[in-house]
Amino acid sequence: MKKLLSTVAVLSFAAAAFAQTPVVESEANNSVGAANFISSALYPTAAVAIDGSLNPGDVDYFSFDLAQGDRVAVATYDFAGPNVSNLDTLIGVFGPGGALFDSDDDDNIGFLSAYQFVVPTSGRWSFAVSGFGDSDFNGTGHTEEGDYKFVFAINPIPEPASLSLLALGALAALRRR
Ligand SMILES: [Ca+2]
Ligand SMILES: [Ca+2]
Ligand SMILES: [Ca+2]
Ligand SMILES: [Ca+2]
Repeated sequence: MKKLLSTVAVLSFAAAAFAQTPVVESEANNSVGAANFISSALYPTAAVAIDGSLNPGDVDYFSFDLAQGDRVAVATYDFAGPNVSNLDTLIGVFGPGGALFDSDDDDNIGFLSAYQFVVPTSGRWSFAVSGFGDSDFNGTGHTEEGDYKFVFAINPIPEPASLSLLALGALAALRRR
């Protein structure tokens, strides 16, 4: 399930998301109950990038209304420097009941995180972005500090031909920053 979509596909969604005005996190968003709710109006192209930052003690939650059967891909990116990343993020996935459903540490570039799944239950799902060491996603236990982008994409139907072009565009965007 985790490898439903390739890293290349995630990159293409990132390219789509970067084309829009980014959404910026709003603190305090340190629990499922305090998550920043991202309405579908914020992702008319089926992808959105959220600008956030982490400090030791901080964790950031973003929530989305998802329907059973939706295909969702999320990933963290770090554009603080010319190269890939110094940030070691974790992504936590929380179901509508607020319980931890799954998590990812390093499935994106470097120590960044990526996760893909088919939504098993309709409702308000939350994604937590934290640092390595905070495996219970309450903000404590990590020392990561820096800016990131959290990219969310839903129900992508990439065409094989355009997929590689989008991925190249995403890579170009990464290099520019
Ligand atoms: Ca934050
Ligand atoms: Ca926070
Ligand atoms: Ca990581
Ligand atoms: Ca913790």
